[in-house]
Amino acid sequence: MADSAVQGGAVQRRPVEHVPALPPLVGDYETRRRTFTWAGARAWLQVDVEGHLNMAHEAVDRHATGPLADTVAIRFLSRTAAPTELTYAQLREQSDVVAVALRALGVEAGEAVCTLLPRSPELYLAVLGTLKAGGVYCPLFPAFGPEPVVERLRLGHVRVLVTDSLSYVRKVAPHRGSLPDLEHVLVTDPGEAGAPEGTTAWAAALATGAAAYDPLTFTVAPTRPDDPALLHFTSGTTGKPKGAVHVHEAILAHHVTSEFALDLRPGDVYWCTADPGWVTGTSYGILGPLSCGVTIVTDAADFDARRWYRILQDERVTVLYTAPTALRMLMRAGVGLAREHRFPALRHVVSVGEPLNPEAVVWGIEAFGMPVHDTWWQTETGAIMVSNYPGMPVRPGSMGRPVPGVVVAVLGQGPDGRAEVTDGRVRVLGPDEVGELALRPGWPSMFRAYLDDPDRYAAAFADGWYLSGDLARVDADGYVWFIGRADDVIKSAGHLIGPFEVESALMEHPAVAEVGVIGKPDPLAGQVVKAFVTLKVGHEPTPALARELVAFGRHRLGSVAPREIAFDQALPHTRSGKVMRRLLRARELGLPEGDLSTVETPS
Ligand code: 6R9
Repeated sequence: MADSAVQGGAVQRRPVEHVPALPPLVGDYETRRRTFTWAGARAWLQVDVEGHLNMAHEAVDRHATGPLADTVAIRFLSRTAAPTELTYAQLREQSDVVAVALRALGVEAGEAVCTLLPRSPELYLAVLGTLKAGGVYCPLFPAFGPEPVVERLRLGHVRVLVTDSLSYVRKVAPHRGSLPDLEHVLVTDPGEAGAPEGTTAWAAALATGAAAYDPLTFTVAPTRPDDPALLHFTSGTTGKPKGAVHVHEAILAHHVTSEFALDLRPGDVYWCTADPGWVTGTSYGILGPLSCGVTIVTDAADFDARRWYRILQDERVTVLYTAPTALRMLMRAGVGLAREHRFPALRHVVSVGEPLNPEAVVWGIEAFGMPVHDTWWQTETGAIMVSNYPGMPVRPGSMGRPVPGVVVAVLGQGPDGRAEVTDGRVRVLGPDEVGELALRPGWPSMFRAYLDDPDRYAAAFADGWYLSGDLARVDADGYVWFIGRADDVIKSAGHLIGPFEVESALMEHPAVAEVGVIGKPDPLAGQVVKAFVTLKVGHEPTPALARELVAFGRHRLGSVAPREIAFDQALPHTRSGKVMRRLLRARELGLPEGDLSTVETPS
């Protein structure tokens, strides 16, 4: 079998006495906090005699030869077609075939393979196949417009992209000339006319893979625990998107936190509503839950409150992982709609991505019969760091307590709002003091680099701490309370938006001289993007131009575009010439304008 296959130089799987799955954590929270160590947990991983470890093997293959082989790993729902399913054994074999197909395209160790796909079987197979081929999986948001897509393909030096015809034709094809690295585009829905010019049908690539696939000799790429496995682009306050790199042993953190914070175990029917382009879609939409041997339910349709309740009820979902925006949309549809349904199987409802209003926590009790549990983490942390774990008394408004193996601190702020570092040292604050939330490095899913940007990576650490960029306080019982962000990054419907990327796109409009964008509070999405625009001489600030700029942004940027435009011929600047978004935001919200010593009033 593949577990013991030897092929010239390729991985030799350790002949393990069969450990079908990573073992469950035991004991209550306090016991786990005291006894859990990452070093101890690493012993659970199936590292072979030569020190090789592969995330896809841990997530899928080790179940596929054990008692869970015929358990449904993923059940795909869609609005238009009947549900389809893949068992763990099928998922193993089909992702092997994808790996063979990708190798046939020359995919090499460490090379990024991108998807721009909705929640479809091809997406999951592309993720696992990439990892098995030794590549680095990199998701893109299907709702992105052409600019963010092309920018990320370029930054990732992406050679292989898996997408659908429409996304390709609209977002990638017109820019192919500026993507010299992009060699292979696999389209999942070639249609009757065949795959668009310059692309290959996914099915054809797979047929090549299947013809060359031999389950007896196939081997998973001989990756090491510290080899790159995942690349997630995230947004900073300045400059280009940051590519956070995660390594194969991150699966250990995905697994432990799926078990600990999401309460997943074999037999569960688990639904993660996260967009597949987001880090949550990878860590908790695919890898963590599979490593726990659950059945994942996934739905290709857009949000629809009635449909969501039907899925929770009819699929007998036991654990739901979602985001505050979705919960607010369910709340808006009224608790009566929830009460038309029954959720006897549901055990745990969990949220991530943005502040969870206390009302939503309490509303969970009315709608589902249980409070919503908040979790906090970031693209950079790769896995949940702070959580209202099951069984813990939830404090509505708090994100919970650090998961076992994670050490947090709150650090004193300097004048720029970030942690103050004096002679290389930070100030660790006491209970209930507000400052920057920091984590002690050492958890396996910590990002190991920002792609091609070592300076930015180094700047994320100080005095032995990872600096999160969030402001928080920790109460005397260790509960962490979110206060806000320490920077200008915008969170809309759970997704980060870099103001710089939005500003740069709007600057390309011929009427625009300068732009500053901020997050404006929104009852549903938490924040929406608002742009303050200075016009070039000769252009009038008319409602028609505002509408034109909204459409211009939408066309280029997709979901991250501004919803609102305000014209302002006197944007405040720092002395170094940057638009002061902090001040724009304070004015928008009617907040104190704070330290104005660095403001330059334009003449
Ligand atoms: C997983 C993910 C990270 C930022 C983070 C913070 C915000 C995440 C939150 C939360 C309040 C929570 N955030 N969870 N804010 N309460 N429970 O969200 O990753 O997209 O990188 O965003 O999201 O500001 O720093 P990412």
